[in-house]
Amino acid sequence: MKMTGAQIVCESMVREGVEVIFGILGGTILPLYDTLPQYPQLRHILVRHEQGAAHAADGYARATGKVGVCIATSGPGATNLVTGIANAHLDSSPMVAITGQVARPFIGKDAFQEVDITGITLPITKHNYLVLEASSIARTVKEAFHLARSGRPGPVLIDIPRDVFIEEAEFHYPSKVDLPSYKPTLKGHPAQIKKAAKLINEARQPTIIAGRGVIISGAYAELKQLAETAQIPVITTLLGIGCFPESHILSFGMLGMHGMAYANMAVTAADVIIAIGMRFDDRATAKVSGFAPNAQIIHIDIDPTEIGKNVRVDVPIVGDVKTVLEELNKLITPIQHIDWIGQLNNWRKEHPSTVIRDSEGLLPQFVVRKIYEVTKGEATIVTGVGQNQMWAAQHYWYDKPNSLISSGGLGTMGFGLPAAMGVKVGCPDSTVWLIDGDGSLQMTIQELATIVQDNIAVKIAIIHNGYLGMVRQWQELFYGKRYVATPLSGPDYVKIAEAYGIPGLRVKHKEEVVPAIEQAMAEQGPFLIDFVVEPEENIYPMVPPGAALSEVIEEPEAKVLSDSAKLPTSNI
Ligand SMILES: Cc1ncc(C[n+]2csc(CCOP(=O)(O)OP(=O)(O)O)c2C)c(N)n1
Ligand SMILES: [Mg+2]
Repeated sequence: MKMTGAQIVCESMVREGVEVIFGILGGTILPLYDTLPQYPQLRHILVRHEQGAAHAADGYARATGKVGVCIATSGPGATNLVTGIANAHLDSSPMVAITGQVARPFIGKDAFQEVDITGITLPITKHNYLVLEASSIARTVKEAFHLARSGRPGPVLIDIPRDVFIEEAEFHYPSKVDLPSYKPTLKGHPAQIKKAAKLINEARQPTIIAGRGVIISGAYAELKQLAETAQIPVITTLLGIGCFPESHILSFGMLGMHGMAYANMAVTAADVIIAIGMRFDDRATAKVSGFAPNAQIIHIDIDPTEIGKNVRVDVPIVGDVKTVLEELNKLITPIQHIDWIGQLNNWRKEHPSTVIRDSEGLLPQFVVRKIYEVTKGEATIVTGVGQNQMWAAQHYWYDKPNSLISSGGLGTMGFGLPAAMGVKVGCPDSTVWLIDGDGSLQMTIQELATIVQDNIAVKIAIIHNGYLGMVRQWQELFYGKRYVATPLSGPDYVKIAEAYGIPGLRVKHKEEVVPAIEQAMAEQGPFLIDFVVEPEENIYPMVPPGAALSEVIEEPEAKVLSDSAKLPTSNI
């Protein structure tokens, strides 16, 4: 059957199971938009800035595991996607971005709104395409979705000239892809798995570091089985939060620059590290020469280029985390590590890290903890970047799988609101809370209009400290308290919400926190709370830049164990 290029794009997306597309139109992509009404299965959500489209697609992808789709016009539309594409790339989020390009005869002529978007995005996509005839669209879309979701997921961009959308071609949707040079290894090498099992079975102080790869591969049960069978403490990366219940007695929190002191101590003392679906980011390892100095390291990852990239690895296993753990678990002998787990529990009592001190003023940690209590831990939390992000990571208890969505690798301020939008669209039955910074929110605040127009019921908690807080903290600690360019004004956020048509509240006192969160939960649609918090509150623990995990700075008050510390409750 003959179809236009635009129809082929839509029909191919339908075949790939696409339900929602985030985007903004313009001249070169107009033929695609004009075709959209013929495909009512494809819900289009009009964002207010293309960065919002990319982050929304990314949030949708992380929350659902499906490929997120964003579309934009050529030139500025395409370049506005770039930050969001890079963000998805660094955090291995499956995404397909479709951009309009100037018509074929104009390519290379510096035509109106022409940019070389495949050139620009080459290093930040898993793969990208410039499609030069309508007859190759179907195969390209098929490949793009396959690449985005298979192996280590990531973003793929398809650039389509305006006249290719209009050109007609025969439509055949391929039943499978044929990419001889792309065959991700799923099964780990049996000899390597055997070596790893031997190391684990003989370890005295084994420690698991679990990353987002566990979530992506859905290996929750396999991770739990490994941890429970060999009684191994589980520490996660920031993006690994939500891969293992934090109330579990074997859970010892997050490692890294703002990780729990006891988690960093465990990694430093471990004799065997089992690193699963994580990539040894420098925010997680701190100074590499001081990272796990006593440990043999087993590294399980689907991406062979991650092996040995940042730290030396003794037993690499390339493969899908779930598939590898299934095999590995068969070789693990049940054992107790009573002394080792006892040691970690002592460290947790001596360095509780998550204690919230008594304070007259409103502390951000307190706000996060109350959101946890009111939502009973059942919400999906999306964050901004900065202190707010780290408080959200530390003070909510993530027992539910995949319940924290945050920009890790790129650390993109402005990710929060549009990503939360994508999460809510992907999981309409989940309660979605955005915990955002006043600086981060102002970077993509225009998406408030999108959540109103499309009735996307995101609950928004602004951690309003009047600063680019994380940078202010670095200035306080490492730049002689010279607050250059970090004091930050903003609009009246409650009035802003109202102007967009969103109910909101301002909260300045502790006793108002719970009623405000309850009111937000009672509201059907979106709701915004402006939490005006202590302006110069710092985030601790902190491993200073350049230091090792063992050189963690702690808040003195946080060393006294109290009921507010995050301690395990059960063996769930
Ligand atoms: C797009 C972008 N620009 C700059 C930075 C550098 N940066 C990291 S955290 C931060 C401050 C964030 O301020 P805010 O959102 O108010 O969060 P807070 O730390 O105050 O909670 C800045 C500027 C960044 N991460 N992303
Ligand atoms: Mg701030």
